[in-house]
Amino acid sequence: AALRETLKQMPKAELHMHIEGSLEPELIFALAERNQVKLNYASVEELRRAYAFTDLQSFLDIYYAGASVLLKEQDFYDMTWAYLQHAREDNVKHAEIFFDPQTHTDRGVPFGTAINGIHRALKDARAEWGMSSAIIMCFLRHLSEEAALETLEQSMPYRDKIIGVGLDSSERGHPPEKFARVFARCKELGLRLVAHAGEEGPPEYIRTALDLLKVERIDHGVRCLEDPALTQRLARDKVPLTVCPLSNIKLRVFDKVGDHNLVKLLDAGLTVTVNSDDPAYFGGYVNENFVQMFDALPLDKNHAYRLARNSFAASFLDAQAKQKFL
Ligand code: ES4
Ligand code: ZN
Repeated sequence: AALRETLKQMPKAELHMHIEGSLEPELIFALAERNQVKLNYASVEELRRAYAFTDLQSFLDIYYAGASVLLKEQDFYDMTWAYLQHAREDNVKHAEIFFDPQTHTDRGVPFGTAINGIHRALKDARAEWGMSSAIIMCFLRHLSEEAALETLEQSMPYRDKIIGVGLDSSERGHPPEKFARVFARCKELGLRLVAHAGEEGPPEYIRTALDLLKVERIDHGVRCLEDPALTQRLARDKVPLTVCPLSNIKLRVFDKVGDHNLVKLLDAGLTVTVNSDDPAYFGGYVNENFVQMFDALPLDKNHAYRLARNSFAASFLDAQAKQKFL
């Protein structure tokens, strides 16, 4: 019980969450009504019942359908504000938030509408609570590199609101090298680089994300343990892995919480962090991820401290801000 309190109360950074994945069913229905968007689900309950995923793709289909209710800047604000309240409740002091511009621009919603709504909520959380935050723009890997380059172009008027870029959506069959040129361009622009790799895809995608995309963190990366040489390299180079335990369970990467490899990753000396990924879809915000893993696995107070410390060490906070938390 004391450990539970420690987990909940310790200051933490969240480095892997998709803001579109924080849309709760109730807000999806409220926004659908406000915007006169037709949903293929009759009620909140029916939508929630559809959250029985078999793999990443079965989740993504519903996640993109949910995002279809986001049309106006205020919609993006309301979604982000709701997430930030949960994050504050969980003692998140710093949040690095993914958003998927193509999910919106491909429906005719302007890039600026999405990012301005998200950014205004982050600014309000900073002013009201002192919470710090940053926006990471993700390219959808099931789409072409040309589409990603076009998205990068569209982002240029908002360059000062974006700390970095990531790569998400369907991993299998869409290896990192597909995006080598756009990531090289982002690096020239001074953007920080991350990519989802080794969630459903093979360890080789982790290696190519590092070698060909030059990413600084790996999102998920849990399959690295299948490759001992790669695991050693990740430990030696202190490459952070932003792990999302409940996501991995819901998307059947592991069968149950007790089967998750979080302890093995820590024992291998990796810079692991714990995150919520898509909290509205996967059964909880960041503290719920901590509590469920610590209930099911042999983890103690020292692990808790190490995970919290890692979250700040792996963040894109500047050295001075980081120092306050380490
Ligand atoms: C995602 Cl869990 C996950 N994996 C890949 N792409 C995503 N987008 C939103 N959630
Ligand atoms: Zn993710």
